[in-house]
Amino acid sequence: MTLPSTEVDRLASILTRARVDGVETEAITASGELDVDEAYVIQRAVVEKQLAAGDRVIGAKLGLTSRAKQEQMGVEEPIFGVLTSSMRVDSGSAFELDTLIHPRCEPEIVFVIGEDLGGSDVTGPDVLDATKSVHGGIEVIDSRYRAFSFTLPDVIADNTSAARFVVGEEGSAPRDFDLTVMGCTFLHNLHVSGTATGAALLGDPAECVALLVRHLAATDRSLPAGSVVLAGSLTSAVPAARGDIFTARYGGLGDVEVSAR
Ligand code: OOG
Ligand code: MG
Repeated sequence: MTLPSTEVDRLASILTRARVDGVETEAITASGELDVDEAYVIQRAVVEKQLAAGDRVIGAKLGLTSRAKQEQMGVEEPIFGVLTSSMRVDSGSAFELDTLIHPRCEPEIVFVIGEDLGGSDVTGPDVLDATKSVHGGIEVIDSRYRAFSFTLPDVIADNTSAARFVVGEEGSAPRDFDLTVMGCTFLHNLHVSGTATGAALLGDPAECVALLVRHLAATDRSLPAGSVVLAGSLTSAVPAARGDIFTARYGGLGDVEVSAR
């Protein structure tokens, strides 16, 4: 970590302004080098600014855990971000386009954690043990970068494009069915835009959450009981325009719907 704290704050302020104003900004790496560790430091500063403005951490997310997403974004590594209360949108309702830059929607498997979960040796079965319920979901991502284009450190610093998310009301106990063979069909205005099974997420969505927990452990963090975790999009993301309806249908977890207003 060589980035001075003034530089961390400057970059976090640029990303915060882009998010608040809804105006895209230039990728950080276009004007200077940034490594992954530095990028996570900037991400934490970005989240701190959000908390200082009254927001609250309610969970965490993974990104780029499916081949579909890695190929779409040209970044081949899983990434980790923070979810806050202001990002949550009710299932069946609409999110406002005005406050976003160039949002895209994507289907996600959601874990609601029932017991504090932390440690550098946590496994997929440990995750299932600590999970209260799994749900279908939809994430609305919105890169703060020009043309939705970034490198790995850029997207990490930008809190992994986190913007809005929806958690399906219908939950299920994590061991009621095999998440790796659970099917998902994602529809954009009732046309199928992608299909996948849970195994699209690095072979097993629970292993994705374990990866997140081990990542958090490296900076002495964990997932408190009640945390909401998005395991990563199962298919490529779809740009949202006014009036669009997105429906994610999950075998055994019902439908989740959100529209863009
Ligand atoms: C990065 C965030 C990726 C996912 O589920 O893969 C993500 C992006 O594509 O902007 O949330
Ligand atoms: Mg996502």
